[in-house]
Amino acid sequence: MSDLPQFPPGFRFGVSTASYQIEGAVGEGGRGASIWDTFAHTAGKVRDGQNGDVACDHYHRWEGDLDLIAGLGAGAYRFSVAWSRVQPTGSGPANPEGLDFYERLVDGLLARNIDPLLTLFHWDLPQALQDLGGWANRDTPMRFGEYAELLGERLGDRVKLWITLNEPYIHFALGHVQGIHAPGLQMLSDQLPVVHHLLLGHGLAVSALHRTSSSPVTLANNYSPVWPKSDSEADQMAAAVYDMVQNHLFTAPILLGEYPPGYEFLTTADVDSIVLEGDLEVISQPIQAMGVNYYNPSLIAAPPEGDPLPFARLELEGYPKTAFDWPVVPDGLRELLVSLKERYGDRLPPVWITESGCSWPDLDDQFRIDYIAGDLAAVRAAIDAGVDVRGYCTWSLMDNFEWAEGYHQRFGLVHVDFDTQVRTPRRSYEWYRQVCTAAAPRPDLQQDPTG
Ligand code: PNW
Repeated sequence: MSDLPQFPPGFRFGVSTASYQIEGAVGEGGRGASIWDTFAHTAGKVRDGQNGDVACDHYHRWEGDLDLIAGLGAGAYRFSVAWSRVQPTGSGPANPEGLDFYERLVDGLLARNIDPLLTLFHWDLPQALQDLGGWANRDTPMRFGEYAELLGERLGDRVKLWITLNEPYIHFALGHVQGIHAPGLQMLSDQLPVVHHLLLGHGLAVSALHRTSSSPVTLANNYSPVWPKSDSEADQMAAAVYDMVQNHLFTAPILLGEYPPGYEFLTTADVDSIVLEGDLEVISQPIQAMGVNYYNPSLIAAPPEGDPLPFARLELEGYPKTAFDWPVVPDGLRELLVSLKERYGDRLPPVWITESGCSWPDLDDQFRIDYIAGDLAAVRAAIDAGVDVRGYCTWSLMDNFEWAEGYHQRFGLVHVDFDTQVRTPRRSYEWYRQVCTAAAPRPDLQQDPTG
């Protein structure tokens, strides 16, 4: 422990999860189907045909799970709401049972002195909205704003940080271009509507939350420092395009009120038929924090001849690998935080690390301890370089349904036996408990949203 960096007073340590990955109980409490129910029940989409029907059975075991978070001494818990529990078809009046579940959860956190950080959309769109076109349909952001309003009205006085969207870039790229996540689309052209409507949904949710709550609002973006494979002009150009789509497409419109240069290739239509007058004002309303999810850097080269994409992602060699084969490059987190500050300057609000973590199955998981310690050292280095970072939530509290990998990747501080639902804290849980409890006492976020 002695080698861990010190953090500024008020810095919060927490843990993250997401609804479809932990809740199960997909047919209970009046919940409607989501695109992940449909996708996971489509043959060949998830490894070994696994699905989130039961997952961690958190819907029934939430109190014990909150006790595990309390046992860490964590100051924050980032979780997500399943939209289709609150509005089974994604529109219309709230389903009382759905709101009641999340209200009990939020009150249970507050009773344990843990700040609730609530994500509105962690990829589980109500299937009924997908049937109408999903994020390609301009009505979806309108529905998302109404859903945000329902949550703000009910929980606006108790949620301490609102996160509108989780990783819109990953949802767009893996769900709508590569087709390896729900809704499983492989759009190779005219992708701008999906991008733009995600952003518009974010903006409308920000308005709704600011009307109904005084707590800070943000989104959680997945950022990755981009490294060109060589200094050839073709590799450099491909890397610049990749950097634009992953790191700036869902950031520049929000922080600067404009799309990043080069985004036009995402449509063959007239941009003005998609980005309507006034949209960028809605999208760029002030947010009070920036959520950063970090896993690893991206090594990018020019695409092979005839490839439909303008870049190719390569394997990064020469680094330790997690059980998911993802390279471990903690300094990439410092690099990206510093580059966000350089690019956005004073437009960049205070940063929260809303996810960082690794897949590692062992109960005696020194690997995960080293991984988190590395990322925390990178955060400390970024703070020293002038980036205002306010909190860190590790992914994840417990093993859960890891999307297309099913239960094969284990990201938890707590091991879950998916046959018995027995939770067993790993060694990293005990270590992270010391990190959390060593943190200085924290002022109320609601009193002091921006510092
Ligand atoms: C994030 N990639 O997903 C999500 O927010 C979590 O739900 C997920 O469990 C966690 O990271 C671990 O995967 C990602 O391909 C999925 O670069 C894929 C990528 C990155 C993040």
